[in-house]
Amino acid sequence: MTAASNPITTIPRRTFIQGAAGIGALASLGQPVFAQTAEFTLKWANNIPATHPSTIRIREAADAIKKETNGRVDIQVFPNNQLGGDTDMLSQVRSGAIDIFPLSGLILQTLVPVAGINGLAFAFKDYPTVWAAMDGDLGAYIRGAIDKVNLHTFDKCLDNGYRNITTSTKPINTAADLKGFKIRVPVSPLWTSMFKAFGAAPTGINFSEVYSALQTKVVEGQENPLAIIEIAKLYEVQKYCSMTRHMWDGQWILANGKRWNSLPRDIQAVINKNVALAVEKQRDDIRRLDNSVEAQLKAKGMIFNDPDPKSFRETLSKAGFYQDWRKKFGDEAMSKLEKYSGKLA
Ligand code: X2X
Repeated sequence: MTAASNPITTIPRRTFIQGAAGIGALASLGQPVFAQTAEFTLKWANNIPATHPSTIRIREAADAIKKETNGRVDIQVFPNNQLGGDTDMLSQVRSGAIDIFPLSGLILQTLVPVAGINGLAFAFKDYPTVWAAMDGDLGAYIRGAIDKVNLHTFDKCLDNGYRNITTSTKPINTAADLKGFKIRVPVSPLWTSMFKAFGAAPTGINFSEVYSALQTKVVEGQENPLAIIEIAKLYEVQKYCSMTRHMWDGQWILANGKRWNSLPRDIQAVINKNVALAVEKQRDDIRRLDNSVEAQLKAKGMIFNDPDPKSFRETLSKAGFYQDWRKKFGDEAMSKLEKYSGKLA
């Protein structure tokens, strides 16, 4: 859905409140009141449900930013693909129709090729390695490439998580189980090539369409971190969860470059500080969910299995997956990654 076709989402919240109650009424209720319309209204959109930590923590940050700037900055949060699917929102943040939009580096890859590099299968053995890389030299290298397409990136990315395969038909125990398997992947060259290398039949579908694609059996399965499988209720349309942990994925928080640069320094500083705080909390939330959600999903009837990664890695190596991407990303980028991952082959 676009903003234009959905008049409700385009009404600034302030207008709404004033219309409903009036400033005087709110003041008498003891609510903080900012008499004027905000000087800087920023639209923040994402592809993730309102109940996901990525949305919850950013809403908290938006409240803090409003307070700390005495109402000068109003960040309006539009979760759950309200303003479009990922591909569409990427166009919107580039054009300025959306101001801020967190996006997986692997989807951003269509615009910034190197941004997909952290998705190379089995690159990061654990979270300390993920954050060393993404908050260190590898992340800095990727952010440098993003800057060149006139998008501003906040320093630290959001966690999405280690991804696992769910299916409606059978558990995935080895790579051979993926032969001919109809699987949804996000719209991204690296994701598509990975599942082709497994011998599967991947289809690129934006997250906004995933639930219905699974429900109508356009595809048999998909892959996502446990937190998403739970919060987006994918367990309603999937039976098996195979803990492949084949890739770690995060979201870069992208802002329209022109819009970001037009904000006064002091305003940028308040936003930066609160977004950084939100990211730290979001990462903690996801870690906790990653450890606790499995039990909830089992209680809802999902059947779990823990495949040995060996056959998956070997299949990718044999298919030339790592070699192909080494060529595409180039030696400089690969050396930044392998500083953390060790040699990938
Ligand atoms: O589209 C997905 O699968 C999701 C929600 O994990 C991403 O944002 C990449």
